[in-house]
Amino acid sequence: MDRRRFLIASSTAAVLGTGTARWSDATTAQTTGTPLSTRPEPTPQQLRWQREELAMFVHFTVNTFTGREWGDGTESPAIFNPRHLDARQWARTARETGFRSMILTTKHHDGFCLWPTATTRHSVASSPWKNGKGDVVREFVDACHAEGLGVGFYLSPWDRNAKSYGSGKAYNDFYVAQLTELLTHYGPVVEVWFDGANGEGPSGPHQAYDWPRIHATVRRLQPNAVIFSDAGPDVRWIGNEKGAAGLTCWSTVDPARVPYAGFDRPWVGDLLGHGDPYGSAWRPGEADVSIRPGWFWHADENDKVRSPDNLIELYMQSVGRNSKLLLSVPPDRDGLFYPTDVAALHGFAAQRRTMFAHDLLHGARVIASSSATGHRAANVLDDNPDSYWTPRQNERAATLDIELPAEITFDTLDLREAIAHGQTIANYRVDRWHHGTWKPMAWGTTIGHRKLERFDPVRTRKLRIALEYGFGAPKLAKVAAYLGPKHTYGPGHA
Ligand code: FUL
Repeated sequence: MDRRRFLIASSTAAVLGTGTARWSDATTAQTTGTPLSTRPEPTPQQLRWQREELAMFVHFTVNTFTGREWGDGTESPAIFNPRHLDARQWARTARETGFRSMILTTKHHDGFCLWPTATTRHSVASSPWKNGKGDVVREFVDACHAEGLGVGFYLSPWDRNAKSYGSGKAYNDFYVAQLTELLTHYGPVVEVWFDGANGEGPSGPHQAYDWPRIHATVRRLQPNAVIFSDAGPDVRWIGNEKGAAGLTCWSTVDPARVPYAGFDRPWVGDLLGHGDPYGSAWRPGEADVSIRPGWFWHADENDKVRSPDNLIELYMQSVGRNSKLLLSVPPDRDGLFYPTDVAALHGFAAQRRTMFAHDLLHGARVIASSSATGHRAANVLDDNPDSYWTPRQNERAATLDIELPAEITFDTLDLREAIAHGQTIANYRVDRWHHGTWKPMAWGTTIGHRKLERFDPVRTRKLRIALEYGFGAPKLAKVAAYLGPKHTYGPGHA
């Protein structure tokens, strides 16, 4: 059903494969690493986008009422009647559970518009909901503002209702007119989401989207919004719909390798999941996935909502691998988040709160192999993402020893690079001091905004972070260690 489904097989292999770095990553880098001066850095918008870590995806349209995942455009607007719609309930749930923005399907593939557009009658204006006087987009935007969340819009390019679909310029005019309405009437937008799905097949209409014009429209009307698609330009799809970034995940890509949204090739999933250390464009990955099997609400999936534990796993493999998690939580036919979904989200938030409540490295002493002036080793213990430690000029390999006043037991390590200055770390190792020697604990590749490592609980008084290779000087913003809620091991463990 979904053009992306077949990509999952190839990317899963990479995700579930070895948990360690491959030698080739480091050795190739040593011979061909891009010079530091030319490495890309994020724009302020991309940096803000990534630091949010969690965004919520709201899938809502006629599908909610038909039970389908992809409508065919023949649905009658008469079926759209979410009697108790309360966008404030969506936004409150999102804010209370740590999400920082929400993206609404203003139009999915069926072409039904959630706002009273002037471009077509196939919209809420023709529905019985509020006697055709309602505007879901307006209620969504007002709720986001009231709860302090960023506003994002998904506007499907594939439209199975529009008569002009497949005509070329006429459809592009229609699509740009819809985009213009959304980007002029509803205030500031933080993200515009373009998917590449198209199920028409070889005999269906073929519509060439005018991407340069579409992107220029967003830039002109909402210069602070990031643009998402398989091909960015600001934020890229992570290459699967499982919410999983590659274990190695660069925020840079070579733009020529995925030239447009919907560029459907077997290798694209892996490419997007891992990024490219030699890539010339800063284009971090967004991991989209649903809290349910489908993107839309279906009554028969009410008992298949992800558990808080499962959501934590998703968090680890997205946010914890230098990506952002975009989690779909679909409203039901009343226009409300379903109680099971709301409970799972609160459980997810509670687990994160417990897990990250106490940084066990608090009060440690940090000794670096060398430090550049003004970039003390102790900077890695504070919470300021802009203060970082970096070694003396031109040093790409370095070690940080972290000494604690007493033994700690921990099972989670949190590493962060100062990505405002780009991403350079290609290979790191973590050792712990055990019975008088250094014992290897973790060996990995990229860090980026955040790398979360989980393992069985270990005890130690000293940790060594060895940055073994970088594409430029490593800039480490944070090292933290936690003991997750599940582990209540007594003394003597490990
Ligand atoms: C895809 C669509 O085909 C799915 O229905 C869903 O909206 C997903 C997030 O994007 O391209």
